Amino acid sequence: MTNAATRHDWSREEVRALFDLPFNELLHRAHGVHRAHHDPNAVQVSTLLSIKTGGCPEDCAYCPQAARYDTGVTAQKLMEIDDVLERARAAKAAGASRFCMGAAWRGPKDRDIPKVAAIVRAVKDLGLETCATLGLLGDGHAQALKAAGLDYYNHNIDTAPEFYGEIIHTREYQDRLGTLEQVRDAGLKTCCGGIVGMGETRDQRAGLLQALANLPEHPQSVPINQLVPVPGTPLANAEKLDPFEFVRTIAVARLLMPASVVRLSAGRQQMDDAVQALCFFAGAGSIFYGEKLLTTGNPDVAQDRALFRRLDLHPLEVVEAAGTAHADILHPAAAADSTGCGHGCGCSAAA
Ligand code: SAM
Ligand code: DTB
Ligand code: SF4
Repeated sequence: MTNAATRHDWSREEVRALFDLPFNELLHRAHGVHRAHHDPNAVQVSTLLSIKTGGCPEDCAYCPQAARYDTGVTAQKLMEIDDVLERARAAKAAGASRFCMGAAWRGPKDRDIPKVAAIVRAVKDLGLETCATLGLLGDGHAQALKAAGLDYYNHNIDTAPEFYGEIIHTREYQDRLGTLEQVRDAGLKTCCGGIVGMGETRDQRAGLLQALANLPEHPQSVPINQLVPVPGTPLANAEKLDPFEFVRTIAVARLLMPASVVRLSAGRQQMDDAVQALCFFAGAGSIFYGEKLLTTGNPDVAQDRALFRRLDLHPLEVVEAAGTAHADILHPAAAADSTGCGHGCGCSAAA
């Protein structure tokens, strides 16, 4: 049985040793853990929307939304609730089960919270899971968002502690850990991951995953982003990561946090289908779905639907009560098969 124990005491050497395994050995181990904890033919699909774009005071070296970099992103104020709902309905109709709302803030002001809470409540009422990423949270913010129906809060640690200072100077690693603690204490599910391909070493990629796995609780959702190099940002010309190194990162994340859903996140537009297939084999169980991430591109919906069909992947449903409409859209074969999705995986996509 490959059912790995849930540990929070990984040493750097142990994580590094996993990265250094022969590629096939690593993927074999990771896939074994993946199947022991997850349906290997299922994928959770989330759609992102930037509800407050650009003009951010922070200096994250990767980010097109930082006001100080000339990236062509136009700053916009917080979207109106009806405009968000229109986009959420469209995402649901296209087959997304979770709607993730991002704001280019250092963190929300107290006066922003009731507005975001109203948006969260309205999106939740559509039958979608909700996620928000608003930056550093202040007192009471996480509780208010939870009360409004927020399911997940995304806040990434982004990179290894020792590399962090080369990427961000306007907030400390410790600040991020503080927000993650508030999120956990409010009973929200945590979505926390990082970015690779920023010029870090393999040891630092190991350090990112070590830090994630050694959090007091493993994040329920672990987004692994490949840097999207945006002209105008300090990382515009970062050297592209070897795609197999990205696959290794997914595999090691899967081994360290067996029950978490690892998301193949930003960077898919720059990734070929075979690499994505390897990521799913290595343990990715979730993607961002829809033509846009926050400000940059993502594969179009038709392309992703085709990829799902070619790989026999079926989308996970939001909750029992929300019905199967989106599953039918993404995986029409499921609708025709009254005994399940037809892959023998035991899912209820066509129930
Ligand atoms: N402002 C909030 C914050 O920083 O927490 C929320 C939005 S921020 C854009 C969310 C995450 O997107 C960042 O933590 C980073 O991991 C990811 N991200 C931003 N720009 C990216 C890029 N160019 N490539 C890959 N990931 C990126
Ligand atoms: C995450 O880890 N990746 C997403 C989401 N959480 C918010 C954001 C990716 C942003 C990529 C750059 C952009 O589109 O602006
Ligand atoms: Fe601002 Fe978030 Fe971008 Fe950093 S990652 S510059 S905090 S929007």
